[in-house]
Amino acid sequence: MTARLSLTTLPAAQRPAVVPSKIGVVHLGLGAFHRAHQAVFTEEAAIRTGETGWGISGISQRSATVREQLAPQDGLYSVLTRGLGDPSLRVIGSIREVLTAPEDPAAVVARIADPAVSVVTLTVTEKGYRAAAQGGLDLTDPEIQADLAGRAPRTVVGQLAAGLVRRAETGAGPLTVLSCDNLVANGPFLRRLMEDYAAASTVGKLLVEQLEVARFPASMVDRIVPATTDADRDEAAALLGVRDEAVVVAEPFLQWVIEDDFAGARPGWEKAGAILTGDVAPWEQAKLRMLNATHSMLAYLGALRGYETIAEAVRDEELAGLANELMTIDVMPTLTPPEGLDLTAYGASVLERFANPALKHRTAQVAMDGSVKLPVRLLGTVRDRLAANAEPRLAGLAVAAWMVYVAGGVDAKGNVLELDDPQSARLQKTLAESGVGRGTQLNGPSVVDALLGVETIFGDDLRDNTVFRELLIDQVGSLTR
Ligand code: CS2
Repeated sequence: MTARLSLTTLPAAQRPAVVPSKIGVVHLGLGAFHRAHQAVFTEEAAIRTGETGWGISGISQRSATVREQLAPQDGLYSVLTRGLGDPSLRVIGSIREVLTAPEDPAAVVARIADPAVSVVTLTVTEKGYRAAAQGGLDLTDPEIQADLAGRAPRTVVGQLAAGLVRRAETGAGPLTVLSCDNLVANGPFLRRLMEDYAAASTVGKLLVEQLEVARFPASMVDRIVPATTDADRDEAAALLGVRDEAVVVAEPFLQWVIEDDFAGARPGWEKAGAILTGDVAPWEQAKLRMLNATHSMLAYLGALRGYETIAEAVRDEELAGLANELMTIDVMPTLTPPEGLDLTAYGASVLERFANPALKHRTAQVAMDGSVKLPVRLLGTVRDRLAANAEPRLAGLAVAAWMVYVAGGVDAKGNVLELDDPQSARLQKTLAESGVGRGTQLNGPSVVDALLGVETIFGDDLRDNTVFRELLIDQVGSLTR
């Protein structure tokens, strides 16, 4: 049997150049993306600066899987980079502790309150924030209510709040909270959630004081990280000579643009290639509206055509053409690019990255959580185009593809399309009430009216917009004919 990856079993040549001796960063949401992105930047920064105090305490929000994978490995794992040519592999050592929030919520709060920690980063996905559709915290969410009632916190907002209050009590110093999720103005968005929590909390006063000195910089993150498969783990073991249960797979490209607004010390991420800037918004808007929007479009259209991966979908010339049109016709007129970013070249590079045949990024993975992804990726474009009296034909097609995916539930080959979405119960109920349960013959106007009426996704403005409604009926019709 092959030995398990650890500091002692790993051949010296592959050992990380720096293994931090102290924890300085807490990361909430220890998924594959963090391990292939911020953790790599943090390691690279440690190598460039020689600083050893920026080890990461990674917090899993749900299951103990990552802790079980990393604990026997001294926190080490590898990133298997798949581009053109042979894959490459690098062992990362920046994660120095793994906590599983449901098992030990008190330890999470204690770590956030640790005076040696000055930065908390987050990748908890769109739904992890528990925001209301109109912005702000969803105070009707039972988990938020339970945290507000004073249990050891289980929600991200509750964890941060408890940690900040503890910092206030112990004089631990101001904190920077850095959201790395694909959301519009993610930093200010999270600050607002915290403020709403404080307003509803009995410890609100202390929390408000801490929030005043805390910083919530915005950031844009980019790297395609598909879910790891058993075949990936076997390949990594062959390359490493030891078994790594925590390997993550990624494309070669990686990018991080961070608003330069920190309350205290931070890792020297700019030495590792991150862009520190005064204004992240143009970067973030370009990325969400170009990359993530076409990703979602290709996921839904591709899945409907029976393609299993994004690379297969973008190799379909018709779909690649539609993705390109979405960017050039609908999205680009809505963007003011950051200095130095050529949108046309960016769009081409996005499609090239999607075409990476080695990545095997499943359409079903990108398709999940559509109810919280569409507003961020597509509906801003739709609103801007409608306001400019232009018909958002391609963005409408992407939304229609989501509708057919949700309502139809089968691909062109008759295979069932999984609906993995925080609002799936609501969506299914709405459809059933309109007589369009999943799997039945689709009637365009009924599907559109049912789904467009979900105001937590579309708001009242788009629900009541007749131009958009007609466009969707048209596009749903063309997809189901
Ligand atoms: C994808 C993103 O899963 C998805 O919805 O669109 O995770 C995408 O791969 C990343 O944002 C790329 O940076």
